[in-house]
Amino acid sequence: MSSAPEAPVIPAALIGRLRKARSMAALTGAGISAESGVPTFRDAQTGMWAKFDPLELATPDAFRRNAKLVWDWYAWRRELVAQAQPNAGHRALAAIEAANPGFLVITQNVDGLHQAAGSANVVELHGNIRRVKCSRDGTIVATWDDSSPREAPRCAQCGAFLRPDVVWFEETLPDDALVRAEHAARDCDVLLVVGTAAEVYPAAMLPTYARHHGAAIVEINPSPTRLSDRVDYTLRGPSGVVLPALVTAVWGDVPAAR
Ligand code: BV8
Repeated sequence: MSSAPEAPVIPAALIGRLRKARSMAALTGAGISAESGVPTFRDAQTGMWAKFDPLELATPDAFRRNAKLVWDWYAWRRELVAQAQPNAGHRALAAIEAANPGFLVITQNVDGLHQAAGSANVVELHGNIRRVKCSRDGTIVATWDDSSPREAPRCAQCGAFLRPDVVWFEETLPDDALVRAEHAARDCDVLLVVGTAAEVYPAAMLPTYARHHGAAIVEINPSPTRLSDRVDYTLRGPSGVVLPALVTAVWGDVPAAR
């Protein structure tokens, strides 16, 4: 009978470093939402989508070639996300913000689960799948007619196809999001790197940038990543187990986020 994964011991030096930190931030990836049932990018492809490479679907070219296919893939993922609840990992980061108001979550995730857990300071580097916009001028639309079996919905104003408000590969990130993330990475004393394989740029360069500016990097991931040999602390385990243990060890039982 598999018992719940044990939380790793939190090193005393890390506890000390977090307690005296002036400014902290977290960079999160798909792994933090895995325990909420949102498939990570590397195992996002199940069922009818198994034969598609996400790196091929999440591109402007794929949308130009077959807008309906890309729309349906995002509609499927949007449904998964709509069913998902934030987990103890998301809630732990919201609790850190409650105890340290300047704490910033920089996420690559498009699922909005950090905000659902109560985190107010969230930078969405890659957009949010819950928002839909006109592919011609980027206007966010509140409603859309998804009934056509043959084509993706169109913008009521200009007739262009609608698309998810996410950043596709070969598309630049929102300026304000990238600037806020870079400033937080430059200024933080500690950066928690949670549930990311750190393979997608420019997000993947933030830990190196932060370390270059003197921050301690803490990797929280059940498996090694390409970043693992360039971090100061490694906490091996699922973030839904490790982050609550970290919060309790450093700040005791902090009040849950509002
Ligand atoms: C751009 C939104 C200018 C859409 C996403 C430099 C070098 C090489 C390549 C490039 C470079 N600069 C730019 C590039 C190209 C490209 C890139 O990085 N390619 C990679 C693949 C090599 N970058 C771009 O295109 C960016 N734009 O640079 O514009 C430009 C313009 C023209 C031409 C070139 C450049 C845009 C990147 C953003 C793409 N959009 N998402 C959507 O979601 O559909 S990226 C998407 O994939 C996610 O947002 C996320 O960023 C990434 C997935 O990575 P992870 O989150 O790390 O997830 P993954 O599944 O990989 O890993 C999960 C991890 O969790 C694992 O480590 C696992 O062990 C761990 N885990 C599992 N369970 C748990 C857990 N951890 C904790 N707890 C658990 N329970």
